[in-house]
Amino acid sequence: MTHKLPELGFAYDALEPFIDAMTMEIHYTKHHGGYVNNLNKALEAHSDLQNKSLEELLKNLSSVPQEIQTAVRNNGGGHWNHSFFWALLKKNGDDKPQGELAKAIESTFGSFYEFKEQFHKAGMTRFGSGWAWLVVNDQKKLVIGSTPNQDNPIMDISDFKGTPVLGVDVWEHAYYLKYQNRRNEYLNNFFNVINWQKVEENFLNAL
Ligand code: MN3
Repeated sequence: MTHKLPELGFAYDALEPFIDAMTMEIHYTKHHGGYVNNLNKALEAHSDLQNKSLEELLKNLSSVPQEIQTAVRNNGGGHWNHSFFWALLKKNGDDKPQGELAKAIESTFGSFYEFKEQFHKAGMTRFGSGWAWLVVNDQKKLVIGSTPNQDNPIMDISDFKGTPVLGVDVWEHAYYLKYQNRRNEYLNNFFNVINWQKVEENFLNAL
């Protein structure tokens, strides 16, 4: 099977002014598109891996042949992470989580405010390129962490593991055109475009 760029689900300018249209267009078509193309290229000579889903490949990354393992890690990871990320975003994001997710966040972190501080800090302290995550771990607990580059918590080789519920791209390509070096401001504004209903759906599926 050939991996494909998923539908974005909203217009490039839908998240203005928090995420600008040009960043969205380049991020989706060039960056995400590039990961998809390079993943397909890496798998070209490995027909046995072509019928595996992206999740299967990443969950068993350590058994992917050495000569394409880094390419699958970076480009397969990039494809998974961005597909996950776009689905978390929406125009006029929800204020805050509701329902079961809201309860779990409050009981784990004390309050939504405290959760937000810790998540923000995970994004700020990830040196260089990477992602900050909220995951459900194998004890069914919510945990915040981060991964370098295009690694993610579903990879067997990751130091930080779990089922992602929320994630944010902190690569400079995600914010540099509008925010330059101000990752802090980008992370604050990310909270204006979160589809918390989708996040709750991820949470319930992870349990
Ligand atoms: Mn990105």
